[in-house]
Amino acid sequence: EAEFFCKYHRQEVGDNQCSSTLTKHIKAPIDIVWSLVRRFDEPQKYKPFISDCTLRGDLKVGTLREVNVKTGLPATTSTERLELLDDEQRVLGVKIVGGDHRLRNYSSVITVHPETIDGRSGTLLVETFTVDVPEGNTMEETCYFVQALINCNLKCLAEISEKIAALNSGHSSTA
Ligand code: A8S
Repeated sequence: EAEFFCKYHRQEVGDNQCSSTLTKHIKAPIDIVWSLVRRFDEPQKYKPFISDCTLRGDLKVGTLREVNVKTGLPATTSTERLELLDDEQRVLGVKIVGGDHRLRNYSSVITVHPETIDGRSGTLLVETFTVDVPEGNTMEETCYFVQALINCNLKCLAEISEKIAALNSGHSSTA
């Protein structure tokens, strides 16, 4: 487990970059969480700031997606490349390669792990990111901004996963 963590969540951090790892405990089975996370073509399913997304090819490593951002943020579009999609180990890696925003050289890796929460099957999600610190901003500001966005994403992901899990368990208990 530690080896696995190092393999995917250790990032090379340059002088003018910031990096951090966030975790989220989700009260839903890993299959539900992973089925949402792995959809590189549909980030808007759980990311509240994304309005829509167009995939430029198949759902495979190297493919780009064009993401539109909702109004009210210091961004409008983002071009992102799928770097890693492993359904066995449940790892998703994404790099931002362009767009109208301030996050240059952004890259992130998400892994999900089964865990037991209150005696039920749950999921631990771990997300690590690295990004350049934009001119005119400090490392702290940049880290704070990105962490706030990711925390919003993970909060929504947890809510949606937990809703699906509740629906599923409702079905099986009446069966
Ligand atoms: C993600 C993570 C991030 C996305 C950021 C940090 C972004 O989509 C938003 C605002 C920006 O200023 C940058 O996993 C960008 O999506 C919501 C457009 C990239």
